[in-house]
Amino acid sequence: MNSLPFYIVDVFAEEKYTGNQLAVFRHAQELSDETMQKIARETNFSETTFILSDAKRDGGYDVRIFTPGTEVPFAGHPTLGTAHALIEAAHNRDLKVILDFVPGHTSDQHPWFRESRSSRDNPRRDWYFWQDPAVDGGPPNNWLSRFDGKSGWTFDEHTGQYYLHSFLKEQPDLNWRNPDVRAAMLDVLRFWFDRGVDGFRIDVSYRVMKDPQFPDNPPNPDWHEGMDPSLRLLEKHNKNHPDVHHFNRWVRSVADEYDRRVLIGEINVALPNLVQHYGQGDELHLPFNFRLLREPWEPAAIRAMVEQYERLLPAGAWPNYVLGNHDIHRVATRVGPDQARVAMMLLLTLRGTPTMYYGDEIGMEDVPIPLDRVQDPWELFVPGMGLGRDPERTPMQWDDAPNAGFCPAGVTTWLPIAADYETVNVVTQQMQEDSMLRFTRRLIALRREHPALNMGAIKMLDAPEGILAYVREDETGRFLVVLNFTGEPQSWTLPVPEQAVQPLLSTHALTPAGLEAGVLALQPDEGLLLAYN
Ligand code: TEU
Repeated sequence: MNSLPFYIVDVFAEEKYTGNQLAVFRHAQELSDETMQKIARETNFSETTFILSDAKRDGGYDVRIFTPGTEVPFAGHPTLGTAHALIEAAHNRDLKVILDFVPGHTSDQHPWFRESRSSRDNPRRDWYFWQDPAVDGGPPNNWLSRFDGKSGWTFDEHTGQYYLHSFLKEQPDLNWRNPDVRAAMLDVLRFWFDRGVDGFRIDVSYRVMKDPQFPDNPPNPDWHEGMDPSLRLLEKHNKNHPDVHHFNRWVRSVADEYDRRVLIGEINVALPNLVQHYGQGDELHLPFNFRLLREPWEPAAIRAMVEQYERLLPAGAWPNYVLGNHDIHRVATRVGPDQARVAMMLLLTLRGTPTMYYGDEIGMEDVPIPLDRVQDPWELFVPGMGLGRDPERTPMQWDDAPNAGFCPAGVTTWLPIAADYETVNVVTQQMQEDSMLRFTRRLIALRREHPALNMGAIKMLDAPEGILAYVREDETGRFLVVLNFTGEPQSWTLPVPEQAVQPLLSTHALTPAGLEAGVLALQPDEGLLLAYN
C-alpha cells in the first residue's frame, strides 16, 4: 500500500442532471487544476452518474442501476461509454478512479425492489427485509430511519408487510444474508473492476449486516430534546453486527481476484472497533478514519487520537485520515478559515493515506443555502439543526466565469455557487504564489519527494500548549512538523540543536523564517515543516 492522496469529487450539475460521487486519487503533484477540469469537460462527467439514479432523493445514494448498459438508461443520461471515457482519461493521466459502491440499499425504483414488493411469493421477496406488523399493527421493531428519526419501517398496503429502510423510505435495505443478493452485488463489483476502476469507497459498510432476529434497540441515555432525533436510540442491532466481517471478506475476496484494487469502508465508529475492519489483512484495505472530523480542534485531542490509532493498528495495516467529505461541514468552516492551512498541513504530513474533499485545497467554505434551494432530505425533515449537508456540496469553483466555470452561464446549478467564487477559485489561486492551492501543492510535492514524509514513522513530541508537534522519519530523512492551533503567536525552544533543523515550508510565508537562539517563533495559525538532520 502506498500513500497517495485521495481526492473526493462530488459532482452536482444542472437540476436535470443526477449528481454522482467519484473519488479520484492522484499520482499527480497538482490538484484540481486544469487537468481535472479538462477531464470533466472531455468526458462530460459532471453530467454523468455511473452507478445510476435519476430518482436522486438522497444525492444519488438511491441507486436505480448498478451496472449501466450501452443504452441511454434515462432521458438525458449518458451511457456506459461515458464511464469508459472517464476511466481512460484518468488513467492516461496517471490518476486512479474509485467509485462509490452502495451495498446497503437500492432505490425503491430499482427493478429488484419493484419485483420484491409485487407479491409475498415473488422470488425476489427476500432480497429486502419484509416483516409482518407487530401485534398492534405497528412496525415490527423500534429501529429508526437515520434521516428523520421516524420508524425505519414502511408499511406496504399491497402485501400487508413492512419493509426496512435505514435511510429514506425510498431507499429499501438489501438483505445480504440472501445468497442471491450477495452474488448479484458482488457481480456489480466485478462489472466495474472489469472496466478498470481501481477500487471502491463502500457506503456505510458497517450497516450492511443486521441482527437477523430484529431485536429492539435500547434508548440512548445521552439523548435529549434538541438533538438529532434519530440518535434517541442506540443503533445496537442494526449496524456494527459482528457478521459485518463476513461482508468485508466477501468484498475483499472479489477485489483480490484483480491486481492492485483498493477497498475503503465508510465506517463511523471509535478507533478500537474501526481497526477490526482491517481483519487479518483479509478485510478492507482502508477503513476510513473519520476522527479528524470529530475530535475537538486542539493539539492534545489530536495527539491522543493519533497515538491511540497508531497503537491499535494491526500489524501490516496502513493508516488513513479524512479531512472532509460530502456529509460534514467543510474543514475551513469547522476549524475556521484561519486554521484551514494548518489542517491541510496536518492531513498531508500525518502517517497515512490522506483524503481531502474537493474544494478544500482552495479553502472553500460552507455556503448558506436559502430555504427554497434546500436539496438534502435530512435538512428537509429536520430543519434548522445544522444537519443538512447542502452547504458543503456546492459546485467546485474553477474560475471567475459565471457559475464559477462549473457549468455554462445561464444554467441553474443544483446548489448555489458560493458568493466568493470570483476570488476563491482554481485559476485565480494558480496565479497567486501564496495561495492555499499553491500551498497544498507544495505540501503534496514534498510528500512525494521525501519518502520519510510519506511512509516514514511518526512520533509525537511534547510541546507547549497550543502547539502540535511531531517527527516523521525513516532511513532516508527526518522531518519536524510544528502546528500552531491558536490565533496567538507562539514560541518554542526546540528540544533539538538549532543547526539540526531547516525550515522548508510555512503556512504563512513563502520563505519561512529561521530559528533564533534555538527558539522557534510561530505566527498566529502558523504551521511549519522543517527538515531535521
Ligand atoms: O452516509 C452514511 C451515514 O451514516 C450518514 O448518516 C452519516 O452519518 C451522516 O451523513 C453524517 O456524517 C452515507 C453517505 O455518505 C451519505 O451521503 C448518504 O446519505 C448515506 O450513506 C445513505 O446512503
